[in-house]
Amino acid sequence: MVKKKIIFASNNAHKLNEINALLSNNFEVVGLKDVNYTTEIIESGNTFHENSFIKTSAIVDFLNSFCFSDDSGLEVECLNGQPGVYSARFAGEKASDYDNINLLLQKMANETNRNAQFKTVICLYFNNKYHYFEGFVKGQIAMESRGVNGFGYDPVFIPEGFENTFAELGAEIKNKISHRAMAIQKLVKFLNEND
Ligand code: ITT
Repeated sequence: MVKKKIIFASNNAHKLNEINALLSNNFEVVGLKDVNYTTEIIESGNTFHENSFIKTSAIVDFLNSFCFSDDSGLEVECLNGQPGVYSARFAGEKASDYDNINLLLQKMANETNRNAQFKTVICLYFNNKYHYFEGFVKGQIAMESRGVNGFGYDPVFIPEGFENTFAELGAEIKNKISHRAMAIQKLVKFLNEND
C-alpha cells in the first residue's frame, strides 16, 4: 500500500522522530527540509493554538498541501503556567535545553509544589480547512536532571504514575502516554473518519 504523504512543519528533529514513530503506520511523514522550506517561521503568538496556526499556515501559503504542525510546551503550576509558549526560549532566544532546565530547577529550588503538564496543540490543514487537536500529560518536576533520552525538558519531567523522568523511561513509554501521542491519536481518529 502506498502511504499518503503528510508534511510536518517543524524544525525540531526530535519532534520529527517522535511524530514518525507515532504516524509511520498510517502516513509517510516528511519534514520541512524534504520540501525545501528554509524560511524561519516567527512564532509570535501568545497561545499554543496561535503558534500552531502560524506554522501550519506558513506551509499552506508555500505549498497549499496536506500538512500539520505541533506547538507544545511545559506548564508549571507554581510558576503560573510558565514557561508555556516560551518553553523553547525560557532562558533566552538561543538557549539550549540544558540552559532552560537549569533555569527551571533554579526557579523551583525551594518549591514543594512540583505539579506540571506538557501540552501540545496540533494544527492540521485538510480539505481547505484548519483543524486542531490537543493533548496533555500531567506529572511532576524532578529535583534534578535525570536520564539521556528524548529532548527539551524530558530529563526533569516525571509523568503521573511513574517514578522516572521521560528521559529515563525512553521513547517507547513516552510515545504511549505523551502529550504529543494523545494529540496524534485524535488526529489519526479524525482522518480515519473523514479521509
Ligand atoms: P518547531 O516549532 O520547529 O516545531 P520547537 O522546538 O521550536 O520546534 P515549540 O515551539 O513547540 O517547538 O517549542 C516546544 C518546546 O517545548 C521545545 O523546544 C521543548 O523545550 C519543550 N517541549 C515540547 N515538547 C516536549 C517534549 O515532548 N519533551 C520535552 N520538552 C518538550
